[in-house]
Amino acid sequence: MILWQRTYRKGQREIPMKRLIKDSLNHEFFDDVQFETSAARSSQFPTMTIPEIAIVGRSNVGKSSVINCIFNRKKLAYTAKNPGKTRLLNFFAIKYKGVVSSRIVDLPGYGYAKVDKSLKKSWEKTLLNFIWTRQMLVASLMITDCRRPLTDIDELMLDILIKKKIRYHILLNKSDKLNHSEKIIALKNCNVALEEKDPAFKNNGSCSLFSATKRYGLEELRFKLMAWLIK
Ligand SMILES: Nc1nc2c(ncn2[C@@H]2O[C@H](COP(=O)(O)OP(=O)(O)OP(=O)(O)O)[C@@H](O)[C@H]2O)c(=O)[nH]1
Ligand SMILES: [Mg+2]
Repeated sequence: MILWQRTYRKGQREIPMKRLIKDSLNHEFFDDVQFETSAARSSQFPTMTIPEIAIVGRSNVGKSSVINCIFNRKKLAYTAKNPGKTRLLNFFAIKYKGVVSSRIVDLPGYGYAKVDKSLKKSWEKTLLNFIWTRQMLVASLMITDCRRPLTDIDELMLDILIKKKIRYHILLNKSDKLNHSEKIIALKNCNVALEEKDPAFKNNGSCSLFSATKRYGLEELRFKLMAWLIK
């Protein structure tokens, strides 16, 4: 406890030790990441040996952008102006202290209408198969556009996560598009909706504002991910 209260003098400013530890941990954990593989069907999923976090959400809400933001990389996951960019499940391996210790999985966006019906069906089937069968899935990060959070299809996905008792965090992305009071309302509404929906929300779920382009909320998000992945 005493260590956490000490400060480190840098120039004229005193930086709390707690802050320093936080920063160094953060950077170390998210420094070493590599694209591992893509999968169009479940037979192509990598073996289930390490903890995984699934990134889910509607098309175009910014799932791939959030991944790039978390790892401070520009093109780790491919992003696009138009919906439907990520059509496969993309697995990213995180190395911690030199060892591949966990995975982040970028899932294809659901609810995108302008795509061939059979293709859409096949990728939504693979996506659901992933959520239902991965035994090492420790949590799910649901990305939403803060201007339209929790659409019907998000609610369906949430029902599955709740039923499977998978912990979740709802990220209200693109918050750079809202003013201060709109942000407060969006966050409050989301919390109220989740409390009503999920009796175990306080233990299993949470939500926060985010902006992948402005990097708002990044530190809080990284801590959430680390808490899920490091036992
Ligand atoms: N203003 C703003 N734009 C964002 C933000 N995050 C993502 N975008 C933009 O939203 C668009 C979609 O981003 P992607 O990361 O490709 O979205 P996705 O959810 O991976 O999309 P699919 O792969 O098609 O499901 C891109 O034009 C991004 O630049 C954000 O925080 N703020
Ligand atoms: Mg994508």
